[in-house]
Amino acid sequence: MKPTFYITTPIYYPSDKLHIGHAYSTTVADTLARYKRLRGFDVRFLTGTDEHGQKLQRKAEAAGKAPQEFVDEIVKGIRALWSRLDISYDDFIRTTEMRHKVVVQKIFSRLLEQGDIYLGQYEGWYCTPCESYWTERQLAGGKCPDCGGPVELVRENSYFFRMSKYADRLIKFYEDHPDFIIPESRKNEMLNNFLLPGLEDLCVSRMTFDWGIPVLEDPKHVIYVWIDALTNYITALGYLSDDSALRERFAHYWPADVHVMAKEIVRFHTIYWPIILMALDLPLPKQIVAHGWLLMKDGKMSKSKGNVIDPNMLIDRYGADALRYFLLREIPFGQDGVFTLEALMERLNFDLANDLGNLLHRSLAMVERFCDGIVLTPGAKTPLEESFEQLILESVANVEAAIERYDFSTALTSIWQIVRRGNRYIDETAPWALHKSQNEERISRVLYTVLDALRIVGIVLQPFMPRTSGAIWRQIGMQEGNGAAWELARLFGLLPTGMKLDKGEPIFPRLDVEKEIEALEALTNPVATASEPAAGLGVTDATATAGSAVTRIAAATQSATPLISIDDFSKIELRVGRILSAERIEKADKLLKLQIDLGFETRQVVSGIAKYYQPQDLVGQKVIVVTNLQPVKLRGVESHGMILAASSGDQLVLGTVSADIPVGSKVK
Ligand code: ME8
Repeated sequence: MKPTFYITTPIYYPSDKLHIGHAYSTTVADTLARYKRLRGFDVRFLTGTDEHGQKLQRKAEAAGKAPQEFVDEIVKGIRALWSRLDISYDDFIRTTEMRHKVVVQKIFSRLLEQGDIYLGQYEGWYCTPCESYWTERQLAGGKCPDCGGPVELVRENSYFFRMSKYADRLIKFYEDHPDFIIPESRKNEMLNNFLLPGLEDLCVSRMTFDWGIPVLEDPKHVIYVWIDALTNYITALGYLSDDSALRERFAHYWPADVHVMAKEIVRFHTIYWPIILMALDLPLPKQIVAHGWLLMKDGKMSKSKGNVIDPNMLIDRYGADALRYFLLREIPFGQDGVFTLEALMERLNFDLANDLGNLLHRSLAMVERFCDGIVLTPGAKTPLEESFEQLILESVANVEAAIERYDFSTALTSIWQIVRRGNRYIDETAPWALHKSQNEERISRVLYTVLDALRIVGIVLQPFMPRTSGAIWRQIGMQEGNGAAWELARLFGLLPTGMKLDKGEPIFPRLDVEKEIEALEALTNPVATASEPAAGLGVTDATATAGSAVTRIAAATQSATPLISIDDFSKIELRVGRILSAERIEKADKLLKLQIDLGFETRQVVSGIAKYYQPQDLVGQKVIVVTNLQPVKLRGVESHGMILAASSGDQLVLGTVSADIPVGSKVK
């Protein structure tokens, strides 16, 4: 029987669209799940959403929706994102599902009955965005120690979990299982900050809101989020299910091998979760693995700061694998990593286009040019090939060791050692010279060696970049799925000969960095990430992106974007303005800096129309300006507003108005 491997991601709050931080955790878990499948494990991979709580209830209210309706919509988007990112989960649990709710109630009842949960009085400081209660002592300068936001004092009857009863057992468990918490530094933090000073009992129910699972015995209370959330890892498998097949599944996969998460929820997973499991007499998970945060230059990504990066945007432009590669390669696992567009561009251009894409494309081009596209039976190996093979064997072993210690960046670096060696090998053997001297024996060997190395790269890349593996194999004439077994990465000479190959297109074309950064900056400004339907307008903000505001709106309507109400539309202020001056912006060949007279003030607007208009032709034109957009910086230049334009294909025309309407007039 295959050994089992049960891996989970956190269940995310569907309070907003997810960002690349969430995509990072999920990609990490997916990579591990794919790797373990390839290594012969019976893998179960769980992800899902954590749908109850006051924060969600408030968000739904603010959006004028029932909580369930509100979360349903966001969860749809989350599932779509995971599908686009090729997340190979086996199950997606939603805490609003009946299979979860019923079992959470059973768990609560059992803990109540055995005296682990009791009714008491709660007084504490609550941080709504973090869904966390804090004691006076834990606050940081009167603010939430996690997010730095305001906290409110809450006092009410609540049920409590007698955590203190299990503290000694947990400390002993840590001692006996030195690998329980990865990285180890977090273990010391848990011991010193929480366990050794004395564990306080945990409040596990609330009466201040009702969007949650009611306590069966006392339905005025809803079960507070962490008991509801953490138990997803066992309810999804079938713990206490009425269906015996599901109970068997639970017995088969539990305990979890790895719970993946970021550092801020380690406390819940390494203290409360093990104690809940002890109380239920269940074995504890084998490892809690915590990575760092993805930060922006101005701190942690958060919707309220408006600095989040939407993974969909990156997948749209570069594909899922480029995003997966970037996240896994760029961030040293366990540490925080700052996301910058420049770093992204470097990885895509250097590692993917120059190294990998180029190795494949130039090899195929040479097969086409020198061998009529046929993979010839290779001539004898020389010491050069022997040493290349040696490097491949070492690299594959390094990839395995690095994945086992969650060091994805090193694992990818090891794969790139093969890729870089491949490019150097071509330079050293110079097939073009061999062709000139008609050395067929040698040329067949050199090209075969490179293609066979690419076959191996395809195998070991599967956990990280599944699509790219498929694309490489297709281009070198392997059937997808055929020969993908991990063990075949240690064997040479398995690429069939005699096939005719087609050079095809480069799998990672080189990007024009300046153009990309310009476009991405425009897309990542706060207006562009707004989720309101009216975002169609904001996305363009008159920059280098594809369409004008007018065409965007048209496209949005056609693509079944929800209709907006007249109230939504009335939030947008449009006015007539006259362009006073226009000038080019250095190093941004698409942008013009405009000064626009609005009658009551002069506005600076940066607009992506440089390709369509000469600056001098714009002066004096009357245009329609969106005047109530938040200011943004484009290529370092402040832009406060946007001008409307219509575009179709390569054409773009400014929306203008008749000369006699005064500047400042409202457009309705
Ligand atoms: O905490 N960098 O949900 P959540 C890296 N529902 N990872 C990040 C990140 C960032 N900037 N931002 C978010 C919850 N994440 C609870 C979990 S589990 C029983 C309940 C990832 O939507 C990271 O995995 O706030 C983090 O732990 C998780 O999303 C938090 O997701």
